[in-house]
Amino acid sequence: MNENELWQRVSQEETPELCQEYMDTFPAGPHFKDAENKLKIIRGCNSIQLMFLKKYVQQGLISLGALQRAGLTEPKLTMLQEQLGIVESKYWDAVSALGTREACIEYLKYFPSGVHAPQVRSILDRIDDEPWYNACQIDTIEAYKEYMHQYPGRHNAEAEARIKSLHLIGLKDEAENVWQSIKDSKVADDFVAYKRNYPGFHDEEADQKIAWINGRQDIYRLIDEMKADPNALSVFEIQDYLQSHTLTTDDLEEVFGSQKTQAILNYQSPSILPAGGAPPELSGGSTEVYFWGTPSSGKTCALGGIISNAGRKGILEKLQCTGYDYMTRLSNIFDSKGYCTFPDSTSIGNIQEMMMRLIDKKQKTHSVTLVDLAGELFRCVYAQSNGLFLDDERTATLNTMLHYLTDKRNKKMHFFVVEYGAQDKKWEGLTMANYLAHMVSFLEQEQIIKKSTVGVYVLVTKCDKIPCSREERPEKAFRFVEEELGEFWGPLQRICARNGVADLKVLSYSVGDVFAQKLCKFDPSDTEKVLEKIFVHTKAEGGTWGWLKE
Ligand SMILES: Nc1nc2c(ncn2[C@@H]2O[C@H](COP(=O)(O)OP(=O)(O)OP(=O)(O)O)[C@@H](O)[C@H]2O)c(=O)[nH]1
Ligand SMILES: [Mg+2]
Repeated sequence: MNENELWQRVSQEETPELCQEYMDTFPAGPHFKDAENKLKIIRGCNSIQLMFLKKYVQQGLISLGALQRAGLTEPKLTMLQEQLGIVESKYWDAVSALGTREACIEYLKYFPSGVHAPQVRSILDRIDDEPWYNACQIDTIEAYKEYMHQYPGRHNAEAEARIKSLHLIGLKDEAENVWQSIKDSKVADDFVAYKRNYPGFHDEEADQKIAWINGRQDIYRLIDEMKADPNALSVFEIQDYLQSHTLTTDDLEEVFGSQKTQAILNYQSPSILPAGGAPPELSGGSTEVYFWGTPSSGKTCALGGIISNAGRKGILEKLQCTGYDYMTRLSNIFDSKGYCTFPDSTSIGNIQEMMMRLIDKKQKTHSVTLVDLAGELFRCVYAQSNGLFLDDERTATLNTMLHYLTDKRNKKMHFFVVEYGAQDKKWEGLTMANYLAHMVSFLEQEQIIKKSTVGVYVLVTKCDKIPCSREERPEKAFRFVEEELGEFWGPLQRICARNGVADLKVLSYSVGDVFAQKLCKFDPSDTEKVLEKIFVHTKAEGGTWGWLKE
């Protein structure tokens, strides 16, 4: 510190220590004498006469404050103030009248422990706080920031807290909108980002969502699978998942919509069909229409749809036969208004003859017997040709079937029912393609197609599974048979050609909108193709063969 700086401090603070320091540091300094005098007055203030003290104060050698700090006695200080014309009431009056900061400071300078000192201090506090109250009045983030800039440190904590809450209030609407847009999201990252962008809003719910989503990854996979394929899970599997609370009704509604969800919830068991034994021989006088196919290829469903549609159109007359009850119940399943519940797999011995008259567009009747064969027969044929074991029931059913097929009384039509995309589906280690190939060579060997055959078709079922438009299904179904079932399709074409079966065709078929493997919204459109082929190849009563007339 240089001489000038030290002297400034001595003049302001007027402590004996600083006076002494100045004298020691600058013995030849220009203020040495002043410092020495100041020190003498401070040290001897109580022994210096009042009139001299008054003179020193007036000359500016010492201040009243310094004398007070130096321990000048109270009565002597009061007398000195009075002689100098400094009266407390005068200063208090100024504070009362003006109420300014300067008046308060002036008062406190002379009367730090005056009668009104506490009051003056609180007035001063209030004055100093005025900018703070103004900022509070304006109550904006900018006002508080400006205040903190102008009066740093005074109300910092309160200003910062208020800025934070104003910030939150400003974000509230935006945060709410964003929350509404993501609250049903299944992506945990949406909530992680939300927490980062809008801390303080929906924090707890966002955490719960994150935990819930992370715990449901497997379930979302299930939901996505069902969305991609409504038959990915069976109705039983879905009901189990609902029971164990793995899936919720909301999940199902997201996949299937509310009506199908209700159908899944209400599902109890497959539709029951009567189990009858195969009649020893079929009744005569009508064309026999056989539905062949590996297990679960959709034979019974296709037949049910055909009969139901014919009944709905008023072109069906059911005839008394052993399968009458079966035929009635089967067609009732395919209700065109509500949802249908599929029946179970047809058991081996359950060959049903369903006799009926169908009425064509010219009001001529065609007598036909539809025969629903169990898919199990494919395996029986394979086993028998290869010398494998067959139990009595299977042997008997196979013989009965062969008896029907070789019975010369009636004309015969065959629908080979193949499931779209199931070429590699296996039963006892053999694929659908293997069984079909074997069946066709068996039929050739037994000369089944040769005898009284009026029509052969390949009905490609479950075409609703093909990822294409309805219009494209026939072409896709044909490609499927040609490309995936060559060992069946090639020989079948040759046998038909050799035996004069002219209209061998591939027909695409779907029973409707199938979901959960066991339920369906029936769509009769494709049954028309089958009915048309039946009309073309069966004899109209009192007339000629349908196809001859076309
Ligand atoms: N997606 C779809 N699935 C079908 C269709 N038709 C049948 N299914 C499914 O295939 C299953 C079997 O159908 P069925 O008609 O019983 O099959 P089947 O050929 O009679 O079978 P077996 O009696 O065992 O020889 C049904 O339960 C449905 O899950 C269809 O058109 N589309
Ligand atoms: Mg069946």
